[in-house]
Amino acid sequence: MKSYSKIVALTALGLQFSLGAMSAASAQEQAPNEVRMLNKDSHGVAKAFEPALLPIAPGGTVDFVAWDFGHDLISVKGLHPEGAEEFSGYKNADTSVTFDKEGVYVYECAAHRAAGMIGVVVVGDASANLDDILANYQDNPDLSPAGKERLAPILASLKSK
Ligand SMILES: [Cu+2]
Repeated sequence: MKSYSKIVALTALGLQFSLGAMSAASAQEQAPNEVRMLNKDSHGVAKAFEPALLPIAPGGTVDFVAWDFGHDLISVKGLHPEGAEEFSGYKNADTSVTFDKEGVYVYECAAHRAAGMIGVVVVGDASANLDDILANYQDNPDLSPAGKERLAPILASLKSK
């Protein structure tokens, strides 16, 4: 009987441990303005920002989180509202960017440009510069063919709103 109660005690400890692990996992839930830099996103896309499209209010801050190893962040020249500042983040670093000017901002991971690792932040009203981006992104020298391929459906979804 003595050894039996020992097993019960161990099992209870194990349960406590797994409950602790569960609450740690739920603490990692993605914040509303968080973009994760990933080797693979939840849809199975390799080398991806998630979410790839993030709408925020003007003046909002986006936290780009270096979730997986080896990713960086740089705004794509010409594919953001006129007069808006370029932004970038070092490889493997978390970077917070505050967006004031309304419109569409396209950014990418320079390390995985060829793989098409791109993302879009929409600040307020996309129509501020959406037509301009639609007219020009195919000729942008800083986007790879794979990047353009990923960007196309994102821009189309904004246009249909
Ligand atoms: Cu990357």
